[in-house]
Amino acid sequence: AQDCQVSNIQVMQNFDRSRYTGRWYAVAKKDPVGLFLLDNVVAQFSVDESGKMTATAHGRVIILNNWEMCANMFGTFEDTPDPAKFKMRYWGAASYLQSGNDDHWVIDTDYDNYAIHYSCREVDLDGTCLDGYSFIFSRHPTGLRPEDQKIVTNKKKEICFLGKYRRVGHTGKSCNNYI
Ligand code: FEN
Repeated sequence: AQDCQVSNIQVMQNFDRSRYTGRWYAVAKKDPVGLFLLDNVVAQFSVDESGKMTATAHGRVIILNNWEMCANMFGTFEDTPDPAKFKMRYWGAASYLQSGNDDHWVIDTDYDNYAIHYSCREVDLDGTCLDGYSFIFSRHPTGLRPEDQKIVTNKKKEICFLGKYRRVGHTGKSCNNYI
């Protein structure tokens, strides 16, 4: 499971989107190339009447001249044959925020404590991920429970992002009102 081929990455079996709804605190992230969210990242997943998944994310960004802002991002998800793999269209509330279309894979979750998200934006010629990002989410703003840390470390290894994560602080100013 660790040949780092994007096409071989195992995702959550029988993913249940309704159990995934609600608030998730990012505790760690692996950044993509380019503009992204800095810290204080909180995501909120919903499922609408028709069963479609949507989400919002807030996070601190620092724009030109060290101006600190809270980015409000929106995402809509398109289903794929695999229930844990989605296409996510995302955009920001402010015009300076980049929008795009990314894969959105749920690698593993117990729904109540932790979740591992994965997105590869660019697959290299050898089948490994050249540019991707990932969030480790917790239901608890205080972080992962010790018993979940082992699982998360193993999954980071499986998706070949081990050692590429940074802790996501929730102590910044701009986005504190979401915690
Ligand atoms: C995810 C799950 C919940 C919904 C969404 C998610 C993804 C969010 C993404 C955010 C991208 C942010 C960008 C910020 C930006 C997976 C949490 C939607 C993909 C691109 C800057 C920074 C500095 C600057 C301008 C813009 O544009 N940041 O000068």
